[in-house]
Amino acid sequence: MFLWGTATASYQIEGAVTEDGRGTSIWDTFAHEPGRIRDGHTGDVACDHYRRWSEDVTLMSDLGVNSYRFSISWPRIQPEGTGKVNEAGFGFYDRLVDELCERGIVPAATLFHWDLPQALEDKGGWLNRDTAHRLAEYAGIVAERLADRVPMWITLNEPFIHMVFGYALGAHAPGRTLFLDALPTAHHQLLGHGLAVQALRAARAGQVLITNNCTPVWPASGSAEDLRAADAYDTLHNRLFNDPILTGAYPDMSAYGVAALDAVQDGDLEIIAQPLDGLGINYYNPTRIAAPATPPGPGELPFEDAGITGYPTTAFGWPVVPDGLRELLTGLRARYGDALPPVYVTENGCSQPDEPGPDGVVDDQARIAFLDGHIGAVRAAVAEGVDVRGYYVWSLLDNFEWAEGFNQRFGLVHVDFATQKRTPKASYHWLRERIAAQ
Ligand code: GBH
Repeated sequence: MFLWGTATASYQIEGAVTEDGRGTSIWDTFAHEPGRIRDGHTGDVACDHYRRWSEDVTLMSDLGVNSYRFSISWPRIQPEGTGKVNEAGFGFYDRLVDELCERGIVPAATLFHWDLPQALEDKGGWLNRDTAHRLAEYAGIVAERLADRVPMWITLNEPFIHMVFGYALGAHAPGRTLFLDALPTAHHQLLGHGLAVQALRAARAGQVLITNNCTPVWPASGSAEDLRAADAYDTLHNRLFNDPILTGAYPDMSAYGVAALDAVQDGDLEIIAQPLDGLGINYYNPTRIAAPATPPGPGELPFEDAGITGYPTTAFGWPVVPDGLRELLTGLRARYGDALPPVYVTENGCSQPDEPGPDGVVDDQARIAFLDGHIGAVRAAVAEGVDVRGYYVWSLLDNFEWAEGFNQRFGLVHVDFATQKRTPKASYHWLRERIAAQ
């Protein structure tokens, strides 16, 4: 059964940040620091999904999707990130999962979509190797309670983006600006993934995946310099996170002046490379890369983003390149061969400046074109021999778009944040027909 789904993440939709004993996450802290989020927005209320979840499940059921990818808020389960379990917070996911099962929607639970318990950040967050063990402890707790009803588990969401935006550039929580010194957070997240896989297997958790954000890398020209820069970028963005999982070895990082990742200890790669039941891929756009104008000095990046022109763009300014998804999927197959497990596109979507017209209709034709093109790209990849088993639209609802606050709308369903009124957009109705026509 091909999985058609929508995807969300806890901090982006739930709100209710102090309800039922939830602890503080790094996103609560970060969003409340002045100047961090556009217009000072926070996820304190977001889509109020913590209270409106049943209405939201009805929206999915009416849409006709057969799967839902959501994330579990770690500080709801363990307010301090370790030890004591908060049963009241767990109850929310328990009810959600029951309702999904009743409606024939396969729950796909992500354990970590960036909302680390603040108590763990206070001990170094992902710079601290111990956080990997804490993720496994939490994974075991959740799986023990939900594995009987949740057949699909995703350990981490986009460890690359969490490393770069969270620890290298500071645009996301926890707001650190460590540049290349953020690299240990890649290894610690991947180790956490591997240890969480062990915990999930011990709890008989069914299918286990990781979700990586991947991008096809286009060299800005055929020059040797640009080709080398593009290869360096591909290594950092894609291979640093896919290679250890699928091949058991880190790629050559010498373009970054890194001989070997210091954080790696004996035995870690065996833990990281345990077999998976699938690879989750989030795709938004390709990246065009050039060599820097002057050769990089120590600690400087060996590439520059050259930008992509000649394509439509989303409200975010991201280029719309549906064929990039086909290129990415066939490229993964070519690179990893039979080591590539079945692939699930766990996120794909676009932001548009959607507002209801006078008739109340949100006529988001650009999103329809976006989804149509990308679903076509998945079909093309399947025709070229890639085993793709699912496609999840980001996102069900307009929601808290991280550093952009509520200023970027990715939903199939419009949310009026003043009233919490949900209005299915034209793309929602289009997708329902599209899925029904399968
Ligand atoms: C995902 O991250 C997240 O998992 C999700 O929570 C989030 O809401 C969603 O996407 C939408 O942002 O500068 O033109 O090359 C996506 C990570 C990072 C993908 C920035 C696109 C750059 C576009 N994104 N990236 S561009």
